[in-house]
Amino acid sequence: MQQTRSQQLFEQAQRVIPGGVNSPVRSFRAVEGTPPFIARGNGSRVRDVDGNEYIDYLGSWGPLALGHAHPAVVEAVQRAAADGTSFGAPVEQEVQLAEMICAALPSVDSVRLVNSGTEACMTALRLARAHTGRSKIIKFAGNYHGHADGLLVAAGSGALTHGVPTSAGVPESYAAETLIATYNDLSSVEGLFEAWPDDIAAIIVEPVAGNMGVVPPADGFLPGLRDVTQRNGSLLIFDEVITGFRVAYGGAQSLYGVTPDITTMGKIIGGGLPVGAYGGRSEVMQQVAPLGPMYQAGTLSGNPLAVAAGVATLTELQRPDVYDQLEAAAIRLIDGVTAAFSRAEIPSTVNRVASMFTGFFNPGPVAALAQVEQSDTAAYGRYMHALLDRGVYIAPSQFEAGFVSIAHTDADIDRTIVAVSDALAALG
Ligand code: KE4
Repeated sequence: MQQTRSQQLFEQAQRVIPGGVNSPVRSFRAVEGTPPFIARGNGSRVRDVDGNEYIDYLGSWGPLALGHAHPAVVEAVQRAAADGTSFGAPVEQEVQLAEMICAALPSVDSVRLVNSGTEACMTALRLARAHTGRSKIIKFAGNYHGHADGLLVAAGSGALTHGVPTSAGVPESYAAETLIATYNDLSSVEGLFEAWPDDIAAIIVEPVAGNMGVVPPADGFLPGLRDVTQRNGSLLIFDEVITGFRVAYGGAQSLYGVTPDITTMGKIIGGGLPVGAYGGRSEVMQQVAPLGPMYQAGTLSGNPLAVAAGVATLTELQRPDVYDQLEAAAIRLIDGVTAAFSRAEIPSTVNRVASMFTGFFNPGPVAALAQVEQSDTAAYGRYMHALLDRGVYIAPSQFEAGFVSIAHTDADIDRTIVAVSDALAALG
């Protein structure tokens, strides 16, 4: 059978790029098959190099709350590019983007722009250690904060001792500084503070988990983290790389009313271009060079094209009712998908917070990693391909979040629900 263009490109790519992709989850290894190479996106749609069109619920893993190629974003990037792509010197729109972020997040007095969520989270840990003079960090199993060495860590054999690397190349000594707790289980956090009373610089948490699939914080979980860190002189870091400007304009911290000491951001604040950020209250941010002794730098941090896209995106997200529109679209979708699974008598659980969601092949409830891990990932893979064959693009992994944008119309969503019903029927 004639190879598709995506298949040809994937073979070509694998000759010069490890695994043929520049980020592993794009490889489709979790769901098998060839990843479609995308030629263009427009609104709620993407089109691959073979001309197949898909309604897109991946949304580039979260940045595209406005959908693909929003005119305001494209125009801002084109205008910035016409004046040059990088200066290694301050530009006006860096200030504008920083002011918009500080205005949106009362917990952030000042913010440093970087180039990715990884860089933001990596630096936030360094900042917490600089501020507290302590070395241990608590993270949660199932939370992902990018690929910095100290964050590619899983629970070690003795859960109250240090972590172990989850990646080759991470020295045990780096992993030893990371302690692993259980998401939505405050007692696991208290236990670590009892074991390491004066050593913990910070807790870093996804305030709404997105990287084990969407798992909302249990009632009291986030306030409990705020309380235990305050009682122990540690900092609370909210990793809002996904949730920032996604679940609300003020992020998860505004939705749940919990104020972190440091917030990390990415994705939406760059409108699809490479922007990350970390920020917090002045007392903490005073540590950051050139003000203070904690060093962090970046040639392309605050890049004029990236900040132009970010400013245009946040400007559009300030329009009235945008978040109501996003949530209404997600509710319409999830109601329809849930009904389709019910008609097909296939056990499923859908977790949703605002316009981020995950459908689990799992009878549920799915409120903790141990429950997430019971999901039928093979069924998810078959489902994902059946939807792809029917013009609907969802994450190529059960353990990721899906997203709608303001570009997803009722017609898109109703068409998606039909595709879901057909896919479930085909899977039998
Ligand atoms: P980046 O370095 O990929 O910009 O951000 C790392 C990161 C940090 N924190 C959270 C909560 C994140 O979700 C991420 C990155 N998200 C993944 C998908 N869930 C990116 C996709 C990929 O790795 O290709």
